[in-house]
Amino acid sequence: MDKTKFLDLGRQPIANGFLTEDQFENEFFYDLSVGFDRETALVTHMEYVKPSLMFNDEYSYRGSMSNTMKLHFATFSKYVKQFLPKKHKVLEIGSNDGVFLVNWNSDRCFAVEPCGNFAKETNQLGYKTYCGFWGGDLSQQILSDVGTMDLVFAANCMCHIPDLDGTFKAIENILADDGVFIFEDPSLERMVTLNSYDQIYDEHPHVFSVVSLQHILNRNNLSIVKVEKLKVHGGSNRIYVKKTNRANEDTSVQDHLTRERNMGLDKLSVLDHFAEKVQTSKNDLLNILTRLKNENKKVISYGATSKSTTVFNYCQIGTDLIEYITDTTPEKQGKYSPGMHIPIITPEEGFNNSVDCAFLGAWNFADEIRNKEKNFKGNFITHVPMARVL
Ligand code: JHZ
Repeated sequence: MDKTKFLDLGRQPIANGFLTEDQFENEFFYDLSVGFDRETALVTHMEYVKPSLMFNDEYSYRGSMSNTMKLHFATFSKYVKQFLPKKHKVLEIGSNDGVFLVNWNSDRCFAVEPCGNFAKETNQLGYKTYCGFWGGDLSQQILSDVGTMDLVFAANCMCHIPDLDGTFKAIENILADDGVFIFEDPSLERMVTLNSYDQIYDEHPHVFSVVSLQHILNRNNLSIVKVEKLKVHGGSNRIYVKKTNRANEDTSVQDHLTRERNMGLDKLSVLDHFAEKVQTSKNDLLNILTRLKNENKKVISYGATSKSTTVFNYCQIGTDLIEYITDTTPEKQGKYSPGMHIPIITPEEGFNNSVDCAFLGAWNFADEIRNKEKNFKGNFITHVPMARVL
C-alpha cells in the first residue's frame, strides 16, 4: 500500500481492554495514526495492532446489549430470507454473542468467531461456530465440512480485518455461484460528515468508502451490486456483493460512488480538513468538561464504548473530568476504562438524578437511551457532530 498519514490520535490502549487495577502496570499501548492509501482510496491505520491482542477469550463487547441492534438484525434476516433458496446455507463471520444468528435455523447457519468466550456461547445455542480468525484456511475447512454458502454475512467485522485481499478471496472461495455476500460497517461518508473520529480505534483498522471497497473487491473477483445506507452505529453502509461473473449492479452503487467522489472522499485534501476538525472537537470538548468541573457539576459517561476509549485517550480525559462510566455489560462492570482508568459501574448504581451531565459514550444509541432515561433531569453531552451540552 502507498499510505500517507493524515491523522494522529496519539497513544491509545486496546479499546475493549477493560481492566482491573492490578493490570494497569502492564497495559498495552500503541500509536494510533491513520493514513490514506493512494492506490485504493482506503482509509486505514498506518500500523495494525495484532488481532489476538484484541480478539481473545476475554473479549467484552456484546452486540445484544442494545434493543436497536436486536431489532436491526431481526428485520434484516426476515427481509433477506425472501431472496434465498429454500434450503439456504448461511455463514456469519464475526458472530459475537449470536445477536444475528438467533434469527436463523441452526441446522443451516454456521458461524466464525475468534473470541473463545463467544464461540462457546453460540455453540451452546446450537450454532456450529468455528473458533478462529477468518481467512483461507478456515474457508477451506468449512467448505469441506458443509459446502458452499448461499449467504455470507458479516456485521461490523470486515473493517476489523487488516488483510482485506485475503479476507475477500476466502469469501469468494466459499460463496455458491449465485450466492450473496452482505456486510455492514461504519461508513467513511458518515464519519467525515459527523466528525465522529471515535469510529477509529484498534479494532477498526479501516473505515470504508464504497469507492475503496469497489477497488479491493474487484481485484478479488467480487462486485458490489447494491449499497444501502443504515442509521446504526453512527451511520453505516450495507454492501451487497456477488461473484463478478454473476453481478448485476443496482443504481444505488453509482449513486454512492458519485456522492462520495463529489464529497472528495477519494482525495487526501478532504481528510486533511477532517483532521483539523478533529483537533477542534478535542479543544471544544475539553473546554466544556473543564467549565462543568469548575462549576462543581457531577459529570459521568453513559456507555463504556470502544469509541469513548478513543475520545478519552486522545483528549486525555480522566477521573478529574468524568467521575465514572455506567454500562449494562456485565463483563465491563467493576472494571476500569482502557488507558484513562475511569471506573465502570452499573446504571442502577450510577445513573440517577444526582448526575448533572452524562457524556454519551454510546451517542450512536442516543434515541434508545433518551427514550429509556426519560426521568433523567440532567443533560447529556455529545461531541458529535460538534461538542455540546444537549
Ligand atoms: P456500542 C463495538 O464498538 C466494538 P462500541 C466493535 N468493534 C464494533 O464495531 C461496534 O461495537 C459495532 C452500553 N449501553 O455498540 C452497551 C448501555 O450501557 O456503541 C455497550 O457497552 N446502555 C465490535 O463499543 C455500549 O453501551 C444502553 O442503553 O463503540 C455500546 O457500545 C445501551 C443502548 C448501551 O459499540
